[in-house]
Amino acid sequence: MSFPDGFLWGAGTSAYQIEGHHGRGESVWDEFCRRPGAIEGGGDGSRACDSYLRWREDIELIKELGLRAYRFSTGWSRVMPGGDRPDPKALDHYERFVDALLEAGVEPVLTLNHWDMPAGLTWAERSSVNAFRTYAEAVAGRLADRVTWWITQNEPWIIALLGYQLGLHAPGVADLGTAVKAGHHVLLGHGAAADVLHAHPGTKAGAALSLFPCDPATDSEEDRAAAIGSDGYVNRWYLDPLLGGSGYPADMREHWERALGHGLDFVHDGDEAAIGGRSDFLGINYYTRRVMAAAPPAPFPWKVVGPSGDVARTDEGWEINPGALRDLLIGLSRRFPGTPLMITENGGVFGDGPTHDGQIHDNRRVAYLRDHVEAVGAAIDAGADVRGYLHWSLMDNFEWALGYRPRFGLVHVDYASGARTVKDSGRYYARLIAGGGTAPALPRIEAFG
Ligand code: IFM
Repeated sequence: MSFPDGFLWGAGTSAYQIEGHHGRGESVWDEFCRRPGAIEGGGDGSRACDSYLRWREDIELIKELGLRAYRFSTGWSRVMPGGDRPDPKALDHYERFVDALLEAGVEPVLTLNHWDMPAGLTWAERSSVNAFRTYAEAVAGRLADRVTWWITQNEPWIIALLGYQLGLHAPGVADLGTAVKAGHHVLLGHGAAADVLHAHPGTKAGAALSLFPCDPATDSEEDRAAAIGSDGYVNRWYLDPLLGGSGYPADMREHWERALGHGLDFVHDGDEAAIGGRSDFLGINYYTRRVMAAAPPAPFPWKVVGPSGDVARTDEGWEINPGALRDLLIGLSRRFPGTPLMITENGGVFGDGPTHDGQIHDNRRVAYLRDHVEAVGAAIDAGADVRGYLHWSLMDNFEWALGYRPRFGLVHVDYASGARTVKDSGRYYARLIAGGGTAPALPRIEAFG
């Protein structure tokens, strides 16, 4: 496997998931967490990993792991506490943080929207796009002279699906039409922020999409059509306007018009042109795939039926399938030649905690990491232009509606004390990075073989 020179080996986090409150403004997530039953275990982001105060310790961890890149988000609700005017103290904080990363030789990868939108704003309203532009101007004005890689929006589909279609994430809206509209505004936000960034020479702007390869459950024509439909809903609806050059895919546009019973009047003339043609790279958040079968028509003529049976899974039940990542990367680089790819998230829930020796022997995450890095290497060998791999996550953190139960970290966090302990996977990743993508073989774990 040949990872290119300068390959960005790293890990990621986001502000709401790790920072704690410490004087930021109210965010839509603070409000949502107060809804009875909204968060498993009843937690919220008021303390999280306390990283707003413990950021120097986090930088030491990043150094200990030998990371070459670190993905983090500036808290939108911290930078713009009331939604409209920047707080210079917040920008000072992020400036110190970025300078410390650079001093440590670590490339910052900065996400603008990782979901902690200031209370009072909503993607359901078109005015959110201007609010996002103003926020992007404030952050870029301070940091674009030293941050090259910018992620405008994290996971537009998940924002629309969980926040506005199913009501499982902030702001807790459950309405299909609002979800499609909100998703459009998120994409317009990408376009607006990318334009802001491009006024600063040398910056690279891209959105991070949660991409799920969609496979048919059987070879029947119906199931194959279901997989194509699901791919349109989850992946193409975002990929095409961002990178495809001709706006939203026609089949899905027809689907939405049928499902909603009206045209997409919130897509104004010129909108698609304001979304496309502005991405310097594509961020890919890959976790698992979807296996699809045909289902009765409304509102979706498809359903997720798998993978079923005895496949390797994380503790959250998500299928572990590194081969699907390899194929996804190869497919994307063929479909969008000239657009560099970056894995902006990849990881799994493995709940291992400290054992008798105080250490965390998370062998399954070690195997997961090795196999997914191998898959990225295989994609590069097959010609995919992949510039970085950012594992999710640097440390255990607040996993949104699932609270603090799922642990994604290379570093364990004891939430009561805030103490951080590097897991075996963190140590393994350090060796893998030092070895340029290879590390001494580990006993192969059967399930991942
Ligand atoms: O923790 C999240 C992250 O904030 C967005 N992508 C998926 C991760 C794991 O669920």
